[in-house]
Amino acid sequence: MLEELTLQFGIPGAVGFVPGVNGLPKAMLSHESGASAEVYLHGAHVTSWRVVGGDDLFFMSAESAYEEGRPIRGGIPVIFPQFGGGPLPSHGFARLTEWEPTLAAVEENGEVEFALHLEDTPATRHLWPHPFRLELAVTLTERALVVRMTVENSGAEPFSFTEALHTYFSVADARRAAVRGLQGVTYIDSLRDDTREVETPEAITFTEETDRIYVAAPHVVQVEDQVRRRIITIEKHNMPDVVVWNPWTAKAQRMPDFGDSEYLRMVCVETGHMAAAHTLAPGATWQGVTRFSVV
Ligand code: TA6
Repeated sequence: MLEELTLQFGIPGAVGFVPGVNGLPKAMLSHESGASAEVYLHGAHVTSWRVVGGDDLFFMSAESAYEEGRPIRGGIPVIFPQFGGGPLPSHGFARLTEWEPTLAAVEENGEVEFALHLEDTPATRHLWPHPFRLELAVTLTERALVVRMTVENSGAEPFSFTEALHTYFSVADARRAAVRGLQGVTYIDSLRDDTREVETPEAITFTEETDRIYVAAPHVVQVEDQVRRRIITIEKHNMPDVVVWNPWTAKAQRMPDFGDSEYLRMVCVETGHMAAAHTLAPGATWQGVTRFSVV
């Protein structure tokens, strides 16, 4: 399989394919600046992003599963067609399924692009009775990673979905991390019966389990790692909401694919349609983009 992938999509020095954990195929993206990223075909799951001279900007759990039917824990889980709990598996089936590459390219400006797609199958239609086409495009530049998600309603009936890029950021110590840009925004507190509150402090800091959906959030949010003196900027387009999540101690212990103390090394800041579903008419397409950058 890796040979076929390399023949069809490999670009020397820019896009290669290697066996990941448990032999799951993984694309390795390399930018001329020395920046790099990694994408598993399982779930179209980005599991690493580095800029030259830096360590990984995404968190990956040492306890993550890498197997059919289970999500990879960390990086950027692709959430579709259901965010959170409900009639489908938690956070939907897109992150549980093998995607197929559709494009690999190096642009004139040196940016490296890699895209994958997922279409409905008998298994997905059994869970969710709608034809669809999903694409994820990852673009690597010197100091940024741009992720574009496209959903097409290829059926004859409208459908509604929620979606997210459920990104896990690496921090040296969550007790010395902050999320900025959400002051004054209304959030749904998933830990307090979905009550709605308004974010008052300028920065969100972490001292306990935190799980909030910020509704119609500003387009720019920042994650600050005060230990590493690093700020990651998140710019979102057509992805209205933001989730801020840290499991803290008790939930971390309840998660089988997450180390008990790993909550100290990550902060999730997620972008998408989580507060309300998006509806697509037959033949219509939705596209959302999130750009991660670090100075
Ligand atoms: O995005 C926050 C959240 O919905 C939390 O409630 C927590 O469940 C987290 O996602 C992880 O969910 P998962 O299904 O990946 O264990």
